[in-house]
Amino acid sequence: MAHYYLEPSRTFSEFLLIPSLTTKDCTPANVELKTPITKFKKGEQPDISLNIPFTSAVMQSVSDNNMAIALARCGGISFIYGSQSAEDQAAMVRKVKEYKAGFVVSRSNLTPEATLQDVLDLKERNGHSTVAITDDGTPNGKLLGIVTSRDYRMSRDPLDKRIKDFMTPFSSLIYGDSKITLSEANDLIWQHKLNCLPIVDEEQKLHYLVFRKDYDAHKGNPLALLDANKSYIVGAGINSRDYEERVPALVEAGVDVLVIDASDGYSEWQQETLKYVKSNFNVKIGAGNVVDREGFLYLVESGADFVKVGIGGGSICITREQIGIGRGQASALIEVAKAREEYYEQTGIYVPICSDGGIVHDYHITLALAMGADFVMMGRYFARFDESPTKKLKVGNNFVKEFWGEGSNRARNWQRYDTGGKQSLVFEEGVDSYVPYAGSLQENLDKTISKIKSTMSHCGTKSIEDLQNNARITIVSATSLVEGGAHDVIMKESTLSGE
Ligand code: RVP
Repeated sequence: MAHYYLEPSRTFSEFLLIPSLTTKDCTPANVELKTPITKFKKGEQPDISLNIPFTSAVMQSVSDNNMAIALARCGGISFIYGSQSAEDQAAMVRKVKEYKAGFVVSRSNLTPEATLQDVLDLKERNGHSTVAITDDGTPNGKLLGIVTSRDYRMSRDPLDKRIKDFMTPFSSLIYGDSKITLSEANDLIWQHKLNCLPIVDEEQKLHYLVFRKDYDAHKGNPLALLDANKSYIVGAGINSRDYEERVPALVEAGVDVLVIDASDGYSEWQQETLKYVKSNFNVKIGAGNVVDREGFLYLVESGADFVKVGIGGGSICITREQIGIGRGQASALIEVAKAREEYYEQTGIYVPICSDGGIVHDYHITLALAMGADFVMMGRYFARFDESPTKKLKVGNNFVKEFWGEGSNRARNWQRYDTGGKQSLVFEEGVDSYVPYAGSLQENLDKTISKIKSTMSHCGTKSIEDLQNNARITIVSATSLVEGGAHDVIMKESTLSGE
């Protein structure tokens, strides 16, 4: 006879947090969101922690190198999507690892033979007023000079004037050598009252430009997640089919942490993948997704450094409708968190868990943490921002961004759904959609984080561990859900934010 779970499976909106005593020192400013991402022994520190409990989903429409840089700058990690060639994915990882915060590759470049008209055209096209003049007009050619708007007078200079006749030549430039640190570059910028400092090597080849404004922006990110070499930390998704080709390429590119990305991770395929990675590489790897105790323990015993929880709750996911598997996200998380506690008591090893998918309101994140998640993974949330890889479009009077599931015909990520058989996407488990455009990641993240800290302060808790141990959570009835929003009034205008 089949096994029945007699309790219905529940999702986040069916729960609320009950406030506990807020002591005077438990202000939002004193709430700390640092959280482990990889397993560790009792009394020791994890090898990798997040400064904010956010990761971006392993999806074409969410996590590329741009998103990875933007999120690491704020303290989280992106898992760069795996539904592309191993080579392309490794190139994205490499771009993140090679990105030097505050050092930018010059985006406007011309040769000395070009004209003032070319400078003006370039400025019109990309909005930059600093143009690097290199021997071959490329960003890494030999630097011969710089042109800014201080070098020409629109009212006097003819448009066909050659750049070599009005640029500031290399001999008059202040520049930094390629080993300079960001703070040394900043000292030169201040000392010489510059807006931009070129960085060149011993052959005078241009490597980067450092702008005064970028340094200020960098200083404004004290939570940035950096490795020992001051490069941003980055993750990547892999599958349990082509890992022997993909993992070496990613490790070579410098990836910090991998995750096996599958809709249902309770499989021998995942065990094999974990064993392969653990016996061949010294890289951290998470696995999933699971929704119960057995799935969690299976992956942990197979070597997973963290486990991802959630089947069918993603905003673009139709797995539950298509094949009838899944579980309400809150119920899944509660059961897995309990299994994790027992495992910790028995072995002294703490395995972080990630709640993946189904976050609709910001408070759902706090609920997920209170229910035992150490961090969350989100797709829809991040897809709305400037930094996501997809197109911003105007539909009717609103700006939207495109957002499609990995199981949609558009992504065709059959490896994520395959349980052995035909090597192609046989039916869709995801949709192609739009999400409302919401602006920049940093701005939205700041708002979300201040809400999480506020909730935690109401709960009288100053850390995620404290919240996990002491939160008081209640189920809400379907009727009381109504009183949670504005009700029995005539709304003047929508006061809902973009969350
Ligand atoms: P959400 O944050 O609700 O948008 O959910 C994102 C999650 O949905 C992903 O991290 C992944 O687990 C899942 N996903 C991605 N594609 C699909 C699909 O096509 N069904 N599901």
